[in-house]
Amino acid sequence: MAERKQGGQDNGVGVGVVTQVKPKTQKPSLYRVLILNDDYTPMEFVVYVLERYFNKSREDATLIMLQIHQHGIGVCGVFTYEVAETKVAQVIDTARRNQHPLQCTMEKD
Ligand code: TYC
Repeated sequence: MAERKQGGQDNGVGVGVVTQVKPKTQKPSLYRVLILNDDYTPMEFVVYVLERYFNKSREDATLIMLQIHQHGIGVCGVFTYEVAETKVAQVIDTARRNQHPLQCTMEKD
């Protein structure tokens, strides 16, 4: 973190109070992308989505898919707002193009 000497002008003795300066950059808010269970989307399609859009290995994708299947909802990843929004749109678009009712949403982390 940056530092500055408080008090403006040198008083001639060379002593000043050093204070911390708060950085002006802010960390972006993060959003969880969630996939929901349904009775119709094939398990293999959900595994494919997790591999294709969330860079999961087949093993991790299968575990996440089963977590969703058993508990109703699961986290696919955490992203900045615009990336999360894009992922949600891509998942819903690919599901609809394949005529699956798969639901995907996002919430603040
Ligand atoms: N419940 C679905 C089935 O039995 C599989 C499934 C898993 C669907 C996860 C959606 O997000 C989902 N075919």
